[in-house]
Amino acid sequence: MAARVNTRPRTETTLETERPKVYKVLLVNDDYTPREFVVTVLRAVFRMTTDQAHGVMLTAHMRGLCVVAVYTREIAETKATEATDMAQREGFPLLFTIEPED
Ligand code: TYC
Repeated sequence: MAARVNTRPRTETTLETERPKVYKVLLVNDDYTPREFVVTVLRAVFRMTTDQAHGVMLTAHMRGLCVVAVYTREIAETKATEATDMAQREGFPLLFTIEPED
Protein backbone atom coordinates (compact mmCIF):
# COMPACT_ATOMS: atom_id res chain seq x y z
CA MET A 1 0.00 0.00 0.00
CA ALA A 2 1.29 3.49 -0.89
CA ALA A 3 2.37 5.61 2.05
CA ARG A 4 0.08 8.48 2.75
CA VAL A 5 2.01 11.71 2.37
CA ASN A 6 0.88 14.83 4.02
CA THR A 7 0.70 17.35 1.20
CA ARG A 8 -0.92 20.06 3.27
CA PRO A 9 1.15 23.22 2.92
CA ARG A 10 2.86 24.18 6.12
CA THR A 11 1.95 27.68 7.04
CA GLU A 12 2.45 29.62 10.18
CA THR A 13 0.20 32.37 11.28
CA THR A 14 1.28 34.87 13.86
CA LEU A 15 -1.32 37.18 15.25
CA GLU A 16 -0.08 40.65 15.96
CA THR A 17 -2.14 43.00 17.99
CA GLU A 18 -1.52 46.62 16.98
CA ARG A 19 -0.86 48.84 19.92
CA PRO A 20 -2.95 51.99 19.59
CA LYS A 21 -0.70 54.98 19.03
CA VAL A 22 -0.73 57.24 22.03
CA TYR A 23 0.17 60.88 22.49
CA LYS A 24 1.52 62.81 25.44
CA VAL A 25 -0.05 66.13 26.35
CA LEU A 26 2.73 68.49 27.44
CA LEU A 27 2.41 71.58 29.59
CA VAL A 28 4.86 74.33 28.62
CA ASN A 29 6.16 76.87 31.14
CA ASP A 30 5.94 80.62 30.53
CA ASP A 31 6.71 83.71 32.64
CA TYR A 32 3.25 85.27 32.61
CA THR A 33 0.47 82.79 33.43
CA PRO A 34 -0.31 82.82 37.16
CA ARG A 35 0.40 79.52 38.93
CA GLU A 36 -3.11 79.35 40.31
CA PHE A 37 -4.59 79.66 36.84
CA VAL A 38 -2.46 76.76 35.58
CA VAL A 39 -3.78 74.66 38.48
CA THR A 40 -7.37 75.65 37.61
CA VAL A 41 -6.94 74.59 33.97
CA LEU A 42 -5.34 71.26 34.91
CA ARG A 43 -8.18 70.53 37.31
CA ALA A 44 -10.89 71.47 34.83
CA VAL A 45 -9.58 69.85 31.66
CA PHE A 46 -7.56 66.92 32.99
CA ARG A 47 -9.71 66.13 36.02
CA MET A 48 -6.81 66.36 38.45
CA THR A 49 -6.99 66.92 42.18
CA THR A 50 -5.54 70.19 43.44
CA ASP A 51 -2.46 68.33 44.70
CA GLN A 52 -1.86 66.57 41.40
CA ALA A 53 -2.36 69.78 39.42
CA HIS A 54 -0.03 71.68 41.73
CA GLY A 55 2.68 69.03 41.28
CA VAL A 56 2.41 69.09 37.48
CA MET A 57 2.39 72.91 37.41
CA LEU A 58 5.53 73.05 39.61
CA THR A 59 7.36 70.51 37.46
CA ALA A 60 6.64 72.56 34.31
CA HIS A 61 7.60 75.75 36.16
CA MET A 62 10.97 74.30 37.25
CA ARG A 63 11.90 72.16 34.24
CA GLY A 64 10.19 74.01 31.39
CA LEU A 65 7.86 71.15 30.47
CA CYS A 66 5.77 68.47 32.10
CA VAL A 67 3.86 65.49 30.73
CA VAL A 68 0.26 65.98 31.83
CA ALA A 69 -1.33 62.78 30.53
CA VAL A 70 -1.30 60.23 27.69
CA TYR A 71 -4.28 59.63 25.36
CA THR A 72 -5.17 58.48 21.87
CA ARG A 73 -4.49 61.19 19.30
CA GLU A 74 -7.96 62.68 19.04
CA ILE A 75 -8.45 62.99 22.79
CA ALA A 76 -4.95 64.42 23.27
CA GLU A 77 -5.60 67.05 20.57
CA THR A 78 -8.99 67.98 21.97
CA LYS A 79 -7.72 68.36 25.53
CA ALA A 80 -4.61 70.34 24.55
CA THR A 81 -6.74 72.70 22.44
CA GLU A 82 -9.39 73.09 25.11
CA ALA A 83 -6.81 73.90 27.80
CA THR A 84 -4.86 76.34 25.60
CA ASP A 85 -8.12 78.07 24.54
CA MET A 86 -9.20 78.43 28.16
CA ALA A 87 -5.98 80.39 28.83
CA GLN A 88 -6.27 82.45 25.65
CA ARG A 89 -9.74 83.61 26.64
CA GLU A 90 -8.15 85.07 29.80
CA GLY A 91 -5.28 86.62 27.84
CA PHE A 92 -2.60 84.20 29.11
CA PRO A 93 0.07 82.61 26.85
CA LEU A 94 -0.23 79.21 28.55
CA LEU A 95 0.47 76.43 26.03
CA PHE A 96 -0.33 72.73 25.87
CA THR A 97 1.14 70.69 23.03
CA ILE A 98 1.05 67.02 22.03
CA GLU A 99 3.79 64.61 21.03
CA PRO A 100 3.68 60.94 20.04
CA GLU A 101 4.80 58.58 22.78
CA ASP A 102 7.57 56.22 21.69
N1 TYC B 1 6.00 80.25 35.48
C1 TYC B 1 4.70 80.80 35.84
C2 TYC B 1 4.85 81.84 36.92
O1 TYC B 1 5.88 81.90 37.57
C3 TYC B 1 3.73 79.70 36.30
C4 TYC B 1 3.58 78.63 35.28
C5 TYC B 1 3.82 77.30 35.62
C6 TYC B 1 3.19 78.94 33.98
C7 TYC B 1 3.69 76.29 34.66
C8 TYC B 1 3.07 77.94 33.03
O2 TYC B 1 3.19 75.63 32.45
C9 TYC B 1 3.31 76.62 33.37
N2 TYC B 1 3.82 82.65 37.13
